[in-house]
Amino acid sequence: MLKIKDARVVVTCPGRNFVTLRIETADGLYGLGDATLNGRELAVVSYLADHVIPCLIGRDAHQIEDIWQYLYKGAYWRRGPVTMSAIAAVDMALWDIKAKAANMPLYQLLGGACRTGVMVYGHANGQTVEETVDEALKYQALGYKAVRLQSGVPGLPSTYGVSGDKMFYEPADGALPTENVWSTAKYMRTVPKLFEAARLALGDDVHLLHDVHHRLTPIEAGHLGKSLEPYRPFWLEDATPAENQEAFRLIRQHTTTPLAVGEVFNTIWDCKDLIQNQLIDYIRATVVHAGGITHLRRIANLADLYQVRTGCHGATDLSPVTMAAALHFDLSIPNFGVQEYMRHTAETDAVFPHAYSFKDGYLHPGDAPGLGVDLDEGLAAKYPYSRAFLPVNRLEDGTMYNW
Ligand code: GCO
Ligand code: MG
Repeated sequence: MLKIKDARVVVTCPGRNFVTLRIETADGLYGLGDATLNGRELAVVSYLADHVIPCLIGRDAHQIEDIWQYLYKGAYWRRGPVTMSAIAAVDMALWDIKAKAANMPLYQLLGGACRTGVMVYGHANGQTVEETVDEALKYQALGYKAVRLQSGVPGLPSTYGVSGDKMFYEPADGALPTENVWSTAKYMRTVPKLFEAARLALGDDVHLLHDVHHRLTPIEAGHLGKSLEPYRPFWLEDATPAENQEAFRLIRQHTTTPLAVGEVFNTIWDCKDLIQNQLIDYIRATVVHAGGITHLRRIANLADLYQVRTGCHGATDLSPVTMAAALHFDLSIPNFGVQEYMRHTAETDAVFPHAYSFKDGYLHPGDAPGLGVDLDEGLAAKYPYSRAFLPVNRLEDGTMYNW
């Protein structure tokens, strides 16, 4: 038995907020779990500190599945981003402990490596099509095999995915939510031009991706997907708000562009119908927001039956602890597709020293025991929490819209 002696939550803001759970066992092992929920961080801190940690003390850290079921079923109020991020943090920390106890990198415990590295995609963005293509060329020169393209929309002052700082995009940018303005008509004119220019400049070998960020109706998404087909996109992400899984049937009827969705999903129940009806090609649920490695494996296993591959969310609001966990997971499953990789700043990397590394378009989790990521608590304490909201979005006439 590996008795859980103590657990605590560490909140730090090395440029952006991160919530980390640290679980300690009686024999001195410890594990880390990420519990960051962008813009709603303190809700998860309270969930963990007030409702989860008291139930963990004295339990056997080896019983990962039982503890998962205890926290999920035991709450009575199942699912939701706050609950599932808290459970994910516990799950990650317990896998970290188990792999340290086994003196193995986690991917070995998960069944061993199915590939030599994890293909990642980077984010190229710019105010104009030209600027975005220039950025994409830089990613290609860094060795990336896959690049996401997001460009400013003429006539709109700002939009999702386009930032001043090219390498370190961070959407949570205000102590109160910033207001963006949206026009589907203006947006729809820009994306095909962007893909045409990018395919021409980057050649045939690079995978090109795009994130719609939940902004279209199903028929608009079908139209966009169809208009991008000549440029062979790797995927079209979050084409419509995904609460209505049925919407994807309509998109599918109009385009063969592969569809990806799932960064806001928390459980297998959010994507069960999408997967079983083969309405998507990539499931983007990730370790931190979908109940940890234990639950994400269940989702990936279901997806594998239907030839749906994974494409885990990997924005900067997912801490290096999640990135490490995702890489061990990605390396070990048969139906891996691609991993999103937005680089963290040097300040964040210093707070979370880690064993994973990038080479020629692939990330590898490294071979340190456990997740291979640590938390420098002394340094973390120098960056106190600072409230930051994600933006909101309105149509040009002021109607509240999806961000
Ligand atoms: C992505 C996402 C992010 C989210 C962010 C919200 O595909 O990377 O859409 O950019 O907007 O994670 O916190
Ligand atoms: Mg996205």
